[in-house]
Amino acid sequence: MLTNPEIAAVFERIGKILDLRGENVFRVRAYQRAAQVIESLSEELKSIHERGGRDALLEIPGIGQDLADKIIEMLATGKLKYIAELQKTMPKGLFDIMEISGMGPKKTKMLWEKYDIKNIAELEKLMKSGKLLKVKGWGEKSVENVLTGIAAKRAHSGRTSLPTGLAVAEMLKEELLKTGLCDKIEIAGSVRRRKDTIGDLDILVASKKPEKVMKAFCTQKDVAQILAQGETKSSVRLKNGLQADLRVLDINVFGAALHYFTGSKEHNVHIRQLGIKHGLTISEYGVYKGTAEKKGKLMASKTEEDIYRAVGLPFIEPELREDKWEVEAAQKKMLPDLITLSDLRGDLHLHSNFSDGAATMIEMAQAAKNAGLEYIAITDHGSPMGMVYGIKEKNIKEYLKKIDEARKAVPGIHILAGTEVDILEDGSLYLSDKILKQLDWVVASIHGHFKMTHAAMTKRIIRAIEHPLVNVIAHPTARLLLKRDPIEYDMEAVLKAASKNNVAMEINASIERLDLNDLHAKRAKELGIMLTIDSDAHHPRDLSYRFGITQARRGWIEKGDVLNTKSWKEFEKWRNA
Ligand code: DGT
Ligand code: CA
Ligand code: CA
Ligand code: ZN
Repeated sequence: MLTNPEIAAVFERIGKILDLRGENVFRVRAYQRAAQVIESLSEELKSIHERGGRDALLEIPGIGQDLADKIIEMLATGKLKYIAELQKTMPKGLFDIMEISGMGPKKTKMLWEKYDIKNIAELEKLMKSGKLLKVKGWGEKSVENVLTGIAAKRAHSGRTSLPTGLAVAEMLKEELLKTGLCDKIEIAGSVRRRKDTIGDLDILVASKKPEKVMKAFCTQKDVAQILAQGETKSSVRLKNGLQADLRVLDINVFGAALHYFTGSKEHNVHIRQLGIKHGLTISEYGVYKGTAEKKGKLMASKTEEDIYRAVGLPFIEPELREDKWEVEAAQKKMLPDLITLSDLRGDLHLHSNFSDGAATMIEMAQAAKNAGLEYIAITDHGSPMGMVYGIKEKNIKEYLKKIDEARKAVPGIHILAGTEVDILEDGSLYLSDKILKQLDWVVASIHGHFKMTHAAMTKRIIRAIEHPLVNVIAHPTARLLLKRDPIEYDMEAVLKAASKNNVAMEINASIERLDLNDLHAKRAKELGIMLTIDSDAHHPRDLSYRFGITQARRGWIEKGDVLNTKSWKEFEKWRNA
């Protein structure tokens, strides 16, 4: 039982190994493509297979006979013989190396062959030795990038991205439900709070047969190791490396336990203190009158609402439970009415094959329309990076013409002609004003020169914000979740500049980025800045906003804070104001 992100990861790794071995590029691409496709499927491969067998898998674009068989093997056994064989052909450490930001298969291969680099420690030593400074394709910048990548990997080790964690947790939940032993089951912990990265999974079950549930949990085929197996609590290490904790409880205390194990710890501490003021003791077993030493009557335990009510509060959404003023807001009846997925009506950042997207404008527009959107901005790159192609002085007419054609071909959705233009090292934009003036929507973002002093980076972004033609700053910290750290600058000064210049800030919903983060989004809102929640899709299947919404909710964002919740008419009013 592997989840989509796990299967995608296997294919991605095969692609990398083949690439590293210098095999046929088409084979490499086939695996990369399959990985991308699978990652963005809205249905689990497991259920597609159960529903329609091998034929249903073959209907997925990019999945041929061979890949379908590999998927079936993984669904059945949780493993893939082919990758096990491949992995035997090279040192294990090369995989870690390839996953470091700034590396990749080609560079890994070169360093392996020429310098016999087989693991991260050796890589770090080589980078620090200065040997690469004069080597073609390397130099100071590349070396620095790799060293940063190594540091980031170390800092993040042990955490997993929310999209992966949530998919695995939902699979475990489904398996446990199948036993028929669960009267209630919930995913708790940081996954329930939808934190962007998670340490481990926490699952709660109410059951009258706890031993049986524990046994079912610990003997699933995804379990690599049982860390602890008790009457009410078990912990396992899954084959994918994630740890999962299961607690089985009496249904009468489910609400108290759910509240406790959802956390955060800081939120719990705050609620407990509030309880003390009311003469109450709160634990995972319930809210009691009196002190811990002299416990009185049980006041609440069945539902989370009961727990909150006992301390005089309304229900607080899990995404808010970080002790970032949500308890005070609840007391003052000032809790936000959080945005939901169905509030979105447009997407203001996506790509076509005019730059580095994989589909035509028409295909992207059609997909957006099918997804129920009222409007989109096609924002192909304007960038000095050759590999993304995109908008130049010489082809802007052709770009606009293509957008016009898409408008005609796909009626019923409004299409803005936009660009995602690079913010250059000095804060100027890659495209001239003459070009930008011909466009309806300008997204500006940083794709290079990540290493600058704090002050220079702040100045760079503020200069872009002050450009009169810029509408929004996309993925403002340029981080790659768990892979590349955010660029560093004075966020407060940048947000103030955005507020002053009426420039929006993006919450990029791509699961690679989730940028702005929750705290920055919250601060942006406080400063009255409008946000956008965009897919940054490079393929119709990437038109996905789920994790942008969860991130926004963690940032206290309401419908009215987000530009692309506006109707087309209202949005146009804002744009032309
Ligand atoms: P993670 O796994 O690092 O992403 O973060 P969490 O929040 O899931 O933390 P975890 O798995 O250690 O524990 C789950 C929840 O259980 C946590 O959010 C709050 C609660 N909890 C755990 N240990 C304590 C504790 O010592 N005191 C209190 N008040 N709550 C705790
Ligand atoms: Ca956890
Ligand atoms: Ca835990
Ligand atoms: Zn983009």
